[in-house]
Amino acid sequence: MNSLIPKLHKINKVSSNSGSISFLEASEVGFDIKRVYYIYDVPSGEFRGAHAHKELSQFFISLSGSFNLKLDDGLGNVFNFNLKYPYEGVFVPKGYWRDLSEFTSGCTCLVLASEIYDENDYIRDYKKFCEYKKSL
Ligand code: T46
Repeated sequence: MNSLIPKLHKINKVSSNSGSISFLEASEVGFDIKRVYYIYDVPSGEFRGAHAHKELSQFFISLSGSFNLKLDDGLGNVFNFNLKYPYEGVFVPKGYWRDLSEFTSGCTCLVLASEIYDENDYIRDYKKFCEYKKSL
């Protein structure tokens, strides 16, 4: 599943009369999962993100509800996703600015992450992010 550009992936889903189950193995995510976090209770009209990661790779899933995920590589390429199904996920490689918006009521965004939390991995200034990407 790993790639250098963001990509939407289908997640395994098995449905029966008693409901559905989706499952994902680490080998399918494309990195070793070192951390899991989830975003929820986002008030209507609020945004999350507005930063980039230097080394962190992630996999985003909307477990319930929907939200928009905008990814920008700082070099003129932008990718937009509307995540709305628990059987879809977006792989986000390192080095992408992300803006999360349009959260619906009750939305839960699950994130699988390749590294533990490290504030030094964040770039929170868009201009500095573009300079960083051009310098690579
Ligand atoms: C991302 C987007 C989509 C921790 O202490 N440990 C953690 O693992 C995380 C994720 C956060 N925090 C603390 C750091 C801040 O004091 O939680 C607070 C809020 O974090 P942040 O402002 O980074 O929240 P978001 O929603 O803007 O960003 C988060 C992730 O940090 C980031 O990796 O890609 O979700």
